[in-house]
Amino acid sequence: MFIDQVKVYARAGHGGSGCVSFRREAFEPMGGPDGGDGGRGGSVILEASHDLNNLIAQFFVPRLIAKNGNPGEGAKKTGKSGKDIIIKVPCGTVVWKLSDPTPTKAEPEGERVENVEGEQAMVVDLAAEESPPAPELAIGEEAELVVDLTKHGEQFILCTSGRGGQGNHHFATPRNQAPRHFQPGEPGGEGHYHFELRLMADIGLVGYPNAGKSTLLNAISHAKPKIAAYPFTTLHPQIGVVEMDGWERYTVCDIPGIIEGAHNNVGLGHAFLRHIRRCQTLCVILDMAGTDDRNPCDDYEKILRELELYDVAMLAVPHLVAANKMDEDASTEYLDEFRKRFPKIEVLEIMAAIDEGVPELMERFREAARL
Ligand SMILES: Nc1nc2c(ncn2[C@@H]2O[C@H](COP(=O)(O)OP(=O)(O)OP(=O)(O)O)[C@@H](O)[C@H]2O)c(=O)[nH]1
Ligand SMILES: [Mg+2]
Repeated sequence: MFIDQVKVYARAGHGGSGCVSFRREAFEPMGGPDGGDGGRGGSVILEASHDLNNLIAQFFVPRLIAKNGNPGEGAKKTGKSGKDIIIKVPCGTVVWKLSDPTPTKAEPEGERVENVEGEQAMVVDLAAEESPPAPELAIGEEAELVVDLTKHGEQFILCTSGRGGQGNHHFATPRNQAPRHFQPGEPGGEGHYHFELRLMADIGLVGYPNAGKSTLLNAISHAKPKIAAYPFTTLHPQIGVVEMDGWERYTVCDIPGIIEGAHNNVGLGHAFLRHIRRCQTLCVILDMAGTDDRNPCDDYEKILRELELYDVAMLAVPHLVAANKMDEDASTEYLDEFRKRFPKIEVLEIMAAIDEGVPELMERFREAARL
């Protein structure tokens, strides 16, 4: 299963409450206040990792909840802090914040946590509380951009933990030497978020189904995408790493085929274009033999149109054209027509199935990836 967008609820731990306690020992009847501070809650931290390639972990566990800090205890003991939780997400994850849910209340002010005369402090596990209902916002709707995690190891604190409250010994004054006052812990940050994965690759392959995108990725990298003579063989994006001489590497992304009307959800729709929007260069793969009874020149125009309808900025990404299936009879004629109609477009002739013209295309990709 390939998951590239998911809605999650995240909440950092609340700070533990300060403690109200008084020192009571033999021969020390008026020992004074000794209530310790509450521990801080755990934060929810995101970390980008290049070992992951989709958001399946968050799909199965959409509630990211860190533990609360423990309340303070007598003898000025600080409560135990909640542990931070580090959530690994693939490089290329964009996080959006959805509308604010009603904040969960921190522990109410009062005499809830007390440790008078050696009694054990009461520990309340707020993590067990239910989260507020998710806002009625569909994924992809307008939301505030929170962070874009692109580099391996990059961390971001999604929800900041609540600070622990102060115990009663902080509130002793010459006039009130036995304060029963304490500070409640601060609430941890929380929110509903939309995680969207935009894969990171140098070169993006785009084209009609059956044009030979997966055949090309298979020929140039160790990726093993499924190849077949029917449309929509590829159902989810795949990245291949191309290793050139001299240890130079670049990455190429193969996505499902795009057809006319993809912006209206025809075929598999155009949502997969999100995975090639970060590419430095796009390569439009055309079936130059017109094997599916379409004119490759029209295919090219329609692909550009779909890119534009997805995001006008996609037209600003430099692209070149790979004329595939040049081993077929009809291809030369179509290629001549293409060159006449689009004289300024860079076209490379390839036969992906038998590796002809592929090394030249790889070299061209290398130049583009270096930019
Ligand atoms: N004659 C010829 N056939 C090719 C060539 N390259 C690919 N094909 C064939 O074209 C068909 C489609 O190839 P794929 O690589 O699966 O095409 P795709 O663009 O990935 O298709 P989708 O995943 O459906 O979008 C397969 O039957 C390939 O064998 C080529 O250079 N010449
Ligand atoms: Mg394919």
